[in-house]
This record gives sequence, C-alpha cells and structure tokens, in this order.
Amino acid sequence: MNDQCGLKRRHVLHSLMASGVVGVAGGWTNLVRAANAITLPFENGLRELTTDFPQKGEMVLLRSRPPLLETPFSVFDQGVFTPNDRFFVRWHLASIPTRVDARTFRLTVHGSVARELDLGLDDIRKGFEHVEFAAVNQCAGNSRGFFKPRVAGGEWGNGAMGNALWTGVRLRDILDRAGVKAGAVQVRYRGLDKGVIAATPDFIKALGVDHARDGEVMVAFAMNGQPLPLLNGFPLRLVVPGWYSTYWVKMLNDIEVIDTPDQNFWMAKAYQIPDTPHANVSPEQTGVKTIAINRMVPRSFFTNVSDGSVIDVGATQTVRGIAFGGDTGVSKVLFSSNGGASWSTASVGRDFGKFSFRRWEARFMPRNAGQHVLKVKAINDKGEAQPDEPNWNPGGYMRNLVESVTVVAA
Ligand SMILES: Nc1nc2c(c(=O)[nH]1)N[C@H]1C(S)=C(S)[C@@H](COP(=O)(O)O)O[C@H]1N2
Ligand SMILES: [Mo]
Repeated sequence: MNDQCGLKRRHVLHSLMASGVVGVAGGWTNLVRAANAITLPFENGLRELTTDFPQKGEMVLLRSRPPLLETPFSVFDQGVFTPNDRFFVRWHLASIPTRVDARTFRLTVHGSVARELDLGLDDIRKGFEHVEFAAVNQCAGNSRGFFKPRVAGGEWGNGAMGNALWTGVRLRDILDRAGVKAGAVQVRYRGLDKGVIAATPDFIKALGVDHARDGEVMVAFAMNGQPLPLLNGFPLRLVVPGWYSTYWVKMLNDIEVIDTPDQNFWMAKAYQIPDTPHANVSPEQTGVKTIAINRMVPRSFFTNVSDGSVIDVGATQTVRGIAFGGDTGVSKVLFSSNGGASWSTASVGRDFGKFSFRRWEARFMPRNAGQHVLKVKAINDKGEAQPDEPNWNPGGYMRNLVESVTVVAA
C-alpha cells in the first residue's frame, strides 16, 4: 500500500545529519549505531533504538537508568496484544534488583488488618482463585512529548502504553484473608526498587479501600501467559484496570492497610492533576486545586499510516488502528478522511473486554492527488469522546486528543 519503511528511513538519516549525530570523526561504527534510531514527530524527538535490555526486543530508548523504554509504534499494528518483549518500561528509582529469587520472595500484608500475612509465590498461586483479563497499561505521561508548551518529564511519544492479558489473584481475596479493620481508608503498595540515596522517597502508591476491594484490582503474576518480565515487575505487580499505570506497582512486596490518606511524595506531590474538566489548564494559570491522577480517558490511533505515508490515488485504501475506552469499553470509533469535515463509523474487531485495546478499520478512496488529513475518534461506553483540542497541564498528563495523520495520495 505504501513505502512507509523507506520513507521513515530517509527521514531518520536526514534528521540524524541535521542534528550532527553522523559526524565525520564518528566513523563507520558510529554511523551504523546512529542509523539505528527513529525520530518522534516533535522537538528533540531523535531516539536511539536499543536491544540492550534483558527480556526486551528492540525498544525506543528514552533513558537507561532508571530505564524508560518506549514501544516502537509499528508493534501496535501487529496485533491487539502487545508482546512482553516489546512492552514499554518505566521506573522512577535507579536501584532496581537485577534478579529476584522466586523461591525466597515474600509479599507481606500488614497495617490495619486482623491478621498479618507473609506470603510466598506458591501461597499466592495455590491459595487464591485465579482471574484473568485483558487491560491496557498506560503511563499517565504517555504522549508528553507532544505537549506545547513543553513540560518537564519523560518525553514519550505515543508508545508508553500496551495491552496484555493479565493473570493473577484478586487483591480483594488477599485483603479479606488478612481481614481489613473498620476505619481503614486506603491500601498502599510498594515494590523492591529503591532510590540510590536514602533520602529518595520510596515509590509508594495508594488506592481507596473500596477501590482496592472492588474485585477487579489484581495482584498479577503473569502477562500474556508468561511470568512477568523482570522490567515489568517480576514476580508480582498490581493491575488496576482502567487507571493510569502509576498505580500498577511492580515487584510488589508490601501491602499496607492505613487509617489516614497516604501523604507520601508519589501520592501527595507527584502525579497530581488539576481538578478541572479534562485536567486542563492554561499555562499561565496558577493556584489551581489538584487531585491525584486516576481513571484513564478514551484514545484511538492509526497503526498502518503515519504522517507522510504515500497512498494510491483513485484506489480504495484500508486504514486501521487501535482504540480503547479508558475505564470502560469502546462504544464507537469514528473515522474522517477529510480533516474532520465529515465522519463515518469504523468497523471494530473482536471485543477482548472493556479494558482492552480494540482493533478498528475503515476504508476510503482518495479522489485527488495531494495531502489528505485523516482523523480517528473513539467514544466510550459512557458517551465520552476524545476532544478535538489538546488538554494542557504542568505534569503533561492525560493527553487524548483526536489523532490526525496527513497522508499523500499520488
Ligand atoms: N515498583 C514500581 N512500580 C511502578 C513504577 C516504579 O517506578 N516502581 N512506575 C509506575 C509507572 S509511573 C508506570 S508508567 C508503570 C510502567 O509499567 P511497565 O514498566 O510495566 O510498562 O509502572 C508503575 N509501577
Ligand atoms: Mo508512568
């Protein structure tokens, strides 16, 4: 249908030369290395592709310590589930165990409970009913690199997300075994990772008791039928379907039931959003009340065309992609081949559950040569649609505007 790869390669080499990466002094080895890169479509978007991380195939490198690895967007065209070896990686603290011994690993449950629990992996796998569902894990800052004006943080493209089939046990069942005491307000979680210096606050996240006990929040030990990759939280992680992945605590080894709301850095200071519609403020606004980030909002993407893709004029084109509803299912996906002047309903693929990616597909025929602006918009089961204008907030969170790509018919 088009020569996307060729186009991309030329684009990459061009931007590498423009940015001076391919220097004469660098010689041939550097050239090869530098050519193994892509350019994300925003300022300072040049990124190395890396295969240097354990259990990971080719990933977009944002930072190596702690690792921030983005999924190359072409992976999302290959299927509705994101393979474990291409699943994005994000850690906040630089001291991450490089191996975890499954035989000695323990998960403790303590705090405001009738009985403290100290569980090994076998206790969890054999002691509780298993549950399994598909769910999108998306960083709150996915797509932050597109924010204008720029904000501080990991400058992700759109690949800080993935969809997997998660297997584990209900957090509720574990909490019920411990016996949550009356008066408990939150349940908080921490993992095995630490800061390099003692003063760095541990990565601790908390959910309200009712949310923790809703029967959907999962302590997962498998992802797409395999043990979790180390960098995605081996041996256990929290899965909070429909909520941003900042709550999906990895290498989970400590669950604590608490009587007052958690005031730790990662809850009270970081991952705060303006308490405004769509977490949207103008860059000049100050003194806005903030709240902890929470549920996800609907999104949809093209996966087989991108800006500059060349398509055949006068021939029917099939465009496709993925959509998700946020914290509920996808009700409808709308497609426009004329920059949003008119919309048609795209066909959607198999439903893997309300928290999963869903494939969509649409056809159109470009009658005229030249540029065509394609748009896609998801509407979720609550009737919530992606906005036509981007939101903005200082954290670079919750971007979900309608995606546009400009293709060239020739
Ligand atoms: N223990 C631990 N869990 C964590 C984090 C972390 O820094 N430490 N980061 C969170 C954030 S912000 C994201 S986006 C997801 C990323 O999950 P992934 O690396 O499996 O894709 O992990 C979450 N869980
Ligand atoms: Mo994140």
